[in-house]
Amino acid sequence: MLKTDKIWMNGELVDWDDARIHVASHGLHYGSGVFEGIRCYETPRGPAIFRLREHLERFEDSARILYMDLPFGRDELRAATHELVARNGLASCYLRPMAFYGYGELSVGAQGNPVDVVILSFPWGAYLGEEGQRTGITTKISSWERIGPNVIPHAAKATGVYLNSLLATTEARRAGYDEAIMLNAEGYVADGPGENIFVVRDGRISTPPLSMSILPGITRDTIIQIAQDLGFVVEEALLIRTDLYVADEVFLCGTATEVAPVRAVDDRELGVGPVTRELQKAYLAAVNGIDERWSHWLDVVDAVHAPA
Ligand code: PPE
Repeated sequence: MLKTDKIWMNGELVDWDDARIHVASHGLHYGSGVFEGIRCYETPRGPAIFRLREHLERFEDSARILYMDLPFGRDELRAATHELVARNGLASCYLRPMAFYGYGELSVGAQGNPVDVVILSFPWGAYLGEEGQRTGITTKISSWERIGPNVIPHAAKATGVYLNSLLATTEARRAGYDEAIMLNAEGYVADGPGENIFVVRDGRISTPPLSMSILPGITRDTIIQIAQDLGFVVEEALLIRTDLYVADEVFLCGTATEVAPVRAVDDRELGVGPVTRELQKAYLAAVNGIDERWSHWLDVVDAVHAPA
């Protein structure tokens, strides 16, 4: 990863190399953390953080699900995020707030462990590559099931959840595919390891419902709103793997990934279709502040200071 000047840690800006934790920290041993992935884009009005409020709301929801009391409120975290972006002097970046049970007792219950909160900001290109965004990615249905709602609540963006994603991603990449697609225990399409999924057939757009125990993606919500605004019918639907094989178009989306066309699923070629292209273009216009209709989603950072 590309190192930047400062990291926000428990209320202070510390040098990147000094942002350390103890090896006995609870979060390291048990994956007991919650996090967010947010992007700041260079817009005509300056650096703007996309849907920051919604990301911070989800951060609070995630903590609540894990019985975690965040020591900083939403307004403080918003101010901290702005301060960090300005201080690191980045016009565009990826932001990674994380809260985790810290150093204290070492037992699963996390009783009395402090909650540490950090925010990282660093430049991060398209998660599945620029090439992937242009020409589409290849995918493989994972042999790993997506965790169910009574296994680990995936509505929480919790660090431990990502072991399930790591297994799926690694399996897919080792087999030569760009990304995995995950089904739940009943065989319904859930999501990608770090993305939500959409399917297009006969001009209709479908996506799995949140009751599939998927992350309530902010990009997913953005795409639904943009697509409806463009006149598309969008429905939440239970999808099975063959719905992907016979789809006209499939795409993955998320903050890191943005919109990535899926050009093949389990070696069935789909190519990259016009609906995906249109939505990808509209999404990038919204986040980059080019389409003014969505400017209420941009939280403009007031001042960008060069690092001292
Ligand atoms: N599902 C999963 C499992 C997921 O991790 C993400 C985001 C999404 C859906 C899309 O959510 P949203 O960003 O709100 O649209 N994944 C983040 C981290 C990826 C990573 O590998 O790290 C992200 O995109 O920032």
